Amino acid sequence: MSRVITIGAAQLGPIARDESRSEVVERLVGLLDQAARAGCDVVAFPEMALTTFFPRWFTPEVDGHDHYFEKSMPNPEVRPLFDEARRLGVGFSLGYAELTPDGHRYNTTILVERDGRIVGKYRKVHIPGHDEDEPWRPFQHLERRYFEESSEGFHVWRAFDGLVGLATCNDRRWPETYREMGLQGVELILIGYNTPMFYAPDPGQNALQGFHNHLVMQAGAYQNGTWVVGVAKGGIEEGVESLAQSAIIAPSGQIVAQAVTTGDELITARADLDWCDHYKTTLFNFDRYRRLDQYKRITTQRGVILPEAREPGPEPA
Ligand code: ING
Repeated sequence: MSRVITIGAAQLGPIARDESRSEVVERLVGLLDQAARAGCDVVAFPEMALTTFFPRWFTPEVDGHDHYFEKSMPNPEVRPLFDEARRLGVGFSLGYAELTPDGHRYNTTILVERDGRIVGKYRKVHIPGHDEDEPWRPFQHLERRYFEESSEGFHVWRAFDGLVGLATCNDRRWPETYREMGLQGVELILIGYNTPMFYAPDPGQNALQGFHNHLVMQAGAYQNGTWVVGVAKGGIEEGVESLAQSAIIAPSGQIVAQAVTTGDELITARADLDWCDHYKTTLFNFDRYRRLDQYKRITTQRGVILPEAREPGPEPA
């Protein structure tokens, strides 16, 4: 019996700096209702889906943005989303800023099954940007100031009749992210992102943001035989233009659904999880074809080590 599920990606437009949690949750519930009417089993919401992307502003104290963090999950403001999901029998992933009771800050995503239970929690591993104020930038990207790098790794959970994994934004640019979950048999990876169109370290990349976004997720899907959902918080958020172009990608690497606006928009696709085996049992049969003895650098070396410079010697005979 094939395992066909209906996946939703609930793209969000901008969330204003002073937009309340309950105003945002109302938008999320509206998208969830749309998803239920479209027959979705699971809906992916973006990274930091409850607040504006606050790392764009510097605060002298690291706790200066703590009002944007969730101290518990669920909590009274978010509870309506959990209640509606359980009533509708639709699961979801949700990204938010997490402040733990012992004072750690993570860029976190949870996976909630159709009965409203939290079945997975992922804390972002690859934290981009910088940790001190850099006034030369038109806006900051201070994720490394406000979030710790998680050392809890990438997990895959049994959910929605398959094997489901989570990743967040910058994680999607690193092939290791997908392979770590591919080696756990992942069949569906849900990835939320907040990606400014303007990349201060190299503005030449600005025009390629959409291309790079799909490139890395399509490659990750194909090379690991998994469905991938990329869901944006897009549009012009507090003056910063952010990439939308949410997409649902099949194990073949093909985009099967894509957002056409930069606002709140639900896209859906029927996903046969058994399609993953077309790649997992052939081209990307890891157990048969991977050469662990040839990949030492990947887990033992962090940065580049250049080959020795060769002294000009006698011409080879
Ligand atoms: N955002 C970015 C990402 O990797 C970034 C980092 C910023 C990339 C600006 C390009 C331009 O998509 C997050 N939140 O990781």
